[in-house]
Amino acid sequence: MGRSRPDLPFNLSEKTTLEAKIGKPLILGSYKDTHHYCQAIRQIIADPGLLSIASSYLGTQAVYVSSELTWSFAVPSTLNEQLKAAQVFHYDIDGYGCVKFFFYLTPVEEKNGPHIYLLKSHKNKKLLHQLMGQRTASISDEVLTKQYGSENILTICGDAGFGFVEDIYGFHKGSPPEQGSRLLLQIEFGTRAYRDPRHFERSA
Ligand SMILES: O=C(O)CCC(=O)C(=O)O
Ligand SMILES: [Fe+2]
Repeated sequence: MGRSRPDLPFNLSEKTTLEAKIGKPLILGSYKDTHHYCQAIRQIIADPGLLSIASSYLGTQAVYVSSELTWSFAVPSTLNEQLKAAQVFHYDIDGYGCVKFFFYLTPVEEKNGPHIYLLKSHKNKKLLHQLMGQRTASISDEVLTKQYGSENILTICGDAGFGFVEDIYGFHKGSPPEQGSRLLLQIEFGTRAYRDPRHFERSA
């Protein structure tokens, strides 16, 4: 399903046809709340290990919030498109404390759109950036990197099956793949079960 066009659901095999129909290449293809139709993902969500990591980080019983399975395609994109695709530095506020588990389902090297985190930015966020909330996504990556230190950039590569967990209150992004397509599973836990938290539809 297209992230910003939920009215245009498609299977991966129909991608080329859909691209011809809309007249431009797709940047992302996203399946939301994947537990509804995938038993394997339901099993991961219910994994006691994940729950215990999330609970110990949040300091309270963590609850499942949402999940998403996303293809990122290697296509040229504008800054505005990258902004809508979570491909520029941003942070997410989906409640009082949220952690997200990320699993690469395709191998991810430097050129395949690795996830990038600005270390420590979940703790030492500047007051202005706290006040700006999700509008900080409009600040350029260069400026944010300068302010939080290029030594804090963590680029996460890994094989298919590799996973990591992060506090999404820190600045992060998925870099646009230069080649290959990246398939990513995201599973979010929070302190409360928010319904359909909206962290993707940022205004440009
Ligand atoms: O694609 C990624 O690696 C990050 C996705 C993300 O941060 C988001 O969807 O909010
Ligand atoms: Fe994010």
